[in-house]
Amino acid sequence: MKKIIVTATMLFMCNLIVVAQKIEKEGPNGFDQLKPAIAHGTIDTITYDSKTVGTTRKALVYKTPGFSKDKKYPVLYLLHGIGGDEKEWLKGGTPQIILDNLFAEGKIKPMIVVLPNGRAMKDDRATGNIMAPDKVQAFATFERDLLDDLIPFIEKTYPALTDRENRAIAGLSMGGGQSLNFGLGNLDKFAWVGGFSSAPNTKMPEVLVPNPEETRKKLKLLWISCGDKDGLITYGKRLHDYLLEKNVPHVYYLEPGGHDFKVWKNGLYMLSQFLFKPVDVASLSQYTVLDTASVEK
Ligand code: FER
Repeated sequence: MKKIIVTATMLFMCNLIVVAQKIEKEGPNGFDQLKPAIAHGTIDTITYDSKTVGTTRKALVYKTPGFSKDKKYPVLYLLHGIGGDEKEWLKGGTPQIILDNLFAEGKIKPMIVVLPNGRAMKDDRATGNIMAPDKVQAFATFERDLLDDLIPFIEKTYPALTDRENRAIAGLSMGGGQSLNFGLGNLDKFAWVGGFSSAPNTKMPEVLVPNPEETRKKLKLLWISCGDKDGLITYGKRLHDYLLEKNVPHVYYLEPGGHDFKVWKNGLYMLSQFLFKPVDVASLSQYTVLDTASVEK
């Protein structure tokens, strides 16, 4: 009898290890290194008319390796932080390299990634006092610019799939707050929402998710991640606690780190592998542990 119990326990443990190994929690060495031998996506700079701001505005558009006008692609809108602009991700996070590498390994769906300027005002550069009230307000104004101006432009210019299940929004810090605010606030437009180290612009959980049942039904994935030493952790944690209480499936992933691109690159690495694929909701809670052993190299 004792033998059977020991054997059963060992089998159970082995099974746990196998399940745990399926979940990759950090990009492997080289995930963000340029690999010349693989196919690369291309990046366009686009200019669109913004009725919201009353100017023309710039954004960058990454097109998957093998991009063809004859196919249709889902779109990820990837937003920057308070000190950045449409180029911040490219300069600090090399998303094109991360995504090319993942694509070469067959780990992500082909997609278009739009890098907008989320400071929707006439002078949208990250100069002077970036914390000035009018500049911070411009990050909220971007909701209208995104929905009314940029998304329609992208969808008439690029071969984009235009239903909510093929549209994702994610971002870092101020862009994380924007993604949660705009994504959860417009479930008719977005089915995939991600906030990395979301900033104080993140609305209160009751405002973001007033109807948990509707959010549960409509969202494909809600991703919340943060460095465990980031002072802004309270904004993601506050939402995570509320979602747990209301039983809304989501990923709440803490990793060792501060408020920096190491954490945000890893956020993109992980989130992008979920996008536009069937989601196993039961697996999501396994990320909600700070499992230092599995993330330290
Ligand atoms: C703040 C602290 C941080 C704030 C914004 C941030 C508007 C944003 C940081 C970032 O985007 O990196 O008090 O207020």
